[in-house]
Amino acid sequence: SDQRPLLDAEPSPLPFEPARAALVIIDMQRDFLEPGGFGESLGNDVSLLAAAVPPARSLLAAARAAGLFIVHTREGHAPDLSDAPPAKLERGAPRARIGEPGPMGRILIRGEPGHDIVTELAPLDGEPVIDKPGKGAFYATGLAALLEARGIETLIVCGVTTEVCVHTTVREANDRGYRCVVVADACGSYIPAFHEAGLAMIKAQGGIFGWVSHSGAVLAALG
Ligand code: C5J
Repeated sequence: SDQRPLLDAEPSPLPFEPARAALVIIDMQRDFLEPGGFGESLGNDVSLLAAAVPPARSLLAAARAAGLFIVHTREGHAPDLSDAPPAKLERGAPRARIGEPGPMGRILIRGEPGHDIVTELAPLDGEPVIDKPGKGAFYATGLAALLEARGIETLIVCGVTTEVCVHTTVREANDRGYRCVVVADACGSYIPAFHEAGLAMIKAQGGIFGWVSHSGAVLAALG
């Protein structure tokens, strides 16, 4: 019989093997999350994203204790913008464009203070940090090779924003054959209706491209 622990999730519980699971924390960067950052300067209520930090922190602690493979991602670009397509650069109000000066340094540029992961979720030495130029964590990164090298089959995904970088990453991962479990309370969006719809889309139609769970359930399954 199947001895793997069951993770409580929707639309169905999911057997999972911690040795073949990874925690993927998407883009928990200061510019998106912190008061005084770029996200807030655009008029967003950053408390909607900050609410995801404590659950993500408890997932991170449990994953570390259980010896899970842990991957952090950051969205951003090289200072010379050579990895930013014109179609991405030309969007947004001129003062809100990638590479322009923001309250925490140049917007979405690697090495700037706003690009850093928030202190509460700071990666430990040895935990890979994937710098990605796109919304999805697989596009133009080494993530697939990292996961393959470890025989990872299941991704426990959290971070921001639910409907953009979390969704894109989960869609990419699903097509690559990974089981993806999105941890609802450890994700967030500036637009609550999009957060809810984003989660609903994943688990609809029998789990059309993944599962949705809760940090408490993941902690219970990690024991
Ligand atoms: C992320 C964004 N990380 N919403 N970026 O979701 O632009």
